Amino acid sequence: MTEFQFNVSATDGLARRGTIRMPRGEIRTPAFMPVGTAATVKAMYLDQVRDLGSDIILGNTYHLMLRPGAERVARLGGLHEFARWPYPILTDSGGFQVMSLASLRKMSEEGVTFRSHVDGSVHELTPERSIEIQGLLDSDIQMQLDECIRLPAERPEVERAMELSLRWAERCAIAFGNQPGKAMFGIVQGGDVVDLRVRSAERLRAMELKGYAVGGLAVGEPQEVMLRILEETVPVMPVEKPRYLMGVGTPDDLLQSIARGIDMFDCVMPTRAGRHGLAFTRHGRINLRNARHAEDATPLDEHSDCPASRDYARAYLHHLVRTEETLGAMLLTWNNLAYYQTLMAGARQAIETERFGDFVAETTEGWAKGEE
Ligand code: PRF
Repeated sequence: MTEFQFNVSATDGLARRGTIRMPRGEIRTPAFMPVGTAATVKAMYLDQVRDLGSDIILGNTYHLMLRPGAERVARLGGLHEFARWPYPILTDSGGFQVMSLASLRKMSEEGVTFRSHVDGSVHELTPERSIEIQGLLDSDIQMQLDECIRLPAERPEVERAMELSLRWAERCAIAFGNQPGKAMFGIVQGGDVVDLRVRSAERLRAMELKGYAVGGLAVGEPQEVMLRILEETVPVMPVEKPRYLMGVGTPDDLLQSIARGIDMFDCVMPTRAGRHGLAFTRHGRINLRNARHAEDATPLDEHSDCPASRDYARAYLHHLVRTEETLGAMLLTWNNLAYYQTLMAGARQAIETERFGDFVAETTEGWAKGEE
């Protein structure tokens, strides 16, 4: 069996071009992982998601434990078989989604109890149960349970959540054990406090996990704060392990974070924005809900061969968005994931040819020509 392996084949400044090898496939980094929260990337066939260049998708412990239930997914052959995605899957551990979706949350040393946003039923998520659920789902890359707090926050609160996350990382590592071909990643917390970030990264590093995420960013702070924290945190993370920035972000966030040494990303932005009429293109963001597109016969992006651009006028997309037609969500999600994956492919190639800085400058210039 292929053991979990990460290899960096080229660098350009701090930007890295790498490959993760796992039994279910290879992940080319920098990688964008489309979010498939409920065992589906909303409004897309997984074949399309694959064809756009996705090597891995993300699933959510929180949603799947509530519906259809982790034990049920296991009886049905695991998440890959259930959703018909035979390639790598990374699952988030649930803590972050509990904080944003569940009600009546109670944090303790043991774990977090909460009321389901679906039916009000009470559940408990401990580090051990999170890893057990991710195992039942048969996830390839499993995340430690952590506590992510919103910013701004006071130092004592940031420190408490970071230290709790470290203790949970240790419990998750024990629960995960040694599983050849699979990986459990730790999550650096510490808010916007540099010395807490450094302590978190150092302590996780000593646990010798197979990969490391940066959590607790893009939670209300300005982009410049996020980038400064990355500049201080990434150098403390092991060079030989993949680095994953959780829940980020805009195309600009991705390029700026790659420039600071990040290898992996996930975000609902391209899929969620697509369902709300917002298109990401080479020319920047285009809001198709806007009346200026009502009689616009031009395509979204004249150089794209994605159906949203190739087969339709902006006027038609505008109509679909305004009438809330399902096809509008499908076409714009397709466009947005195509754009994100094309951006990642461009970044990988630019790093290989040591022109990543130029790539960022040219791409950013293109966005400025846009309208929104
Ligand atoms: N922790 C976990 N998942 C997350 C985050 C985190 O801090 C974030 C923060 N941007 C997104 N998803 N477990």
